[in-house]
Amino acid sequence: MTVSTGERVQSVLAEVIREVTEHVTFIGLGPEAVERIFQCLTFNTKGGNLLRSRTALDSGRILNGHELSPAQSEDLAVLGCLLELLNAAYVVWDDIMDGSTTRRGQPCWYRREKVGMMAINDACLLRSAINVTLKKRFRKHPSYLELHDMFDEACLRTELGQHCDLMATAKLLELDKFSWNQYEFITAQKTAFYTIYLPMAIPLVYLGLATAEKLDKVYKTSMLLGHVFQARDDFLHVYGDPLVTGKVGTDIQENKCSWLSVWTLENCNDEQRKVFQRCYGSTNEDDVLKVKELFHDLNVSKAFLDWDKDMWTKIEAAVEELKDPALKELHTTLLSKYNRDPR
Ligand code: DMA
Ligand code: MG
Ligand code: MG
Ligand code: MG
Repeated sequence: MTVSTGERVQSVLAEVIREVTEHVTFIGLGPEAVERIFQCLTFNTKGGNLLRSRTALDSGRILNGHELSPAQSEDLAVLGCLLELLNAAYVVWDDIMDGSTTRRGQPCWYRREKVGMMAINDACLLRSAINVTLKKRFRKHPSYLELHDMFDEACLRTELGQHCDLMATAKLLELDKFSWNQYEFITAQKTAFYTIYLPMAIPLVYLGLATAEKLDKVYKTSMLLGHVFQARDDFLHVYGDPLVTGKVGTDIQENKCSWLSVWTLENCNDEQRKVFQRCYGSTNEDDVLKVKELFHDLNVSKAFLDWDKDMWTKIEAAVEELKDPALKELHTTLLSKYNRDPR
């Protein structure tokens, strides 16, 4: 019987979670407290598409040039699971900060009974679980330090992206300062680095195949793809079906520097700008509706879909230009995991 990458990652994830609970039990945590950590780690890593971990494992297989040994395959699945833990931690924090209500079709972790603001510490634990596992599983591995640094760097990058994203929410970044440069910085840091770059860079480092040149190539294409990935997320917050995305958008209410807001500010007339300035970043339902009307009048969705198509062509061209056959296959496989049509 063949096991799919998703199933493999899922079973390794269960093992990683078990090891983390074992570790905190060893430190002296009582059974109820351990059970609570188990619930937190399990709930927050399930229900997603496991995109990051599946990519890490698939990338390892491609880069190795031949079948991975059972130990390598296990290690790469574990490293992929650490990406899921990283994502889970930042998503728990993100939902609190964005005032979101649902995630993956269920109430956000912080909105669940007997969780509330304890979720802040839960997210800290999700992140610490990465280091516990790295230490336990990779301490003697030649790339241990480098892997550790990569996860560390990813935390900083994500926090910087979130910082700039939240500067807009706090209205410390005025609407007239929203720009494509600003937006690109946010998407590169808060999304592209850990979502696209790490799942390809980690196997390169783990397998001892990383060179500055290869990492740089992977970084460049990752930034392009990560940018589109986040822009699609912004688009779907307004135009997506919550039954499909599993979340209800709050970008308008939260004054986000999103693809839609930057494009609108660049393409509206003076009258429309006044409406946008008055209504964007408001929780009042009528104001939110006015912003959506403005998006409709300007046909933002068509502009987005055209842009997305162009970007996709650009990414495919960048991949086509890669000389290294393994790197090319790595990217082609990654692209195949995405839909050409964002809707
Ligand atoms: C999320 O950006 C970024 C991180 C680091 C979780 P977002 O708020 O647009 O994500 P979502 O739409 O999933 O809440
Ligand atoms: Mg959010
Ligand atoms: Mg956010
Ligand atoms: Mg979003």
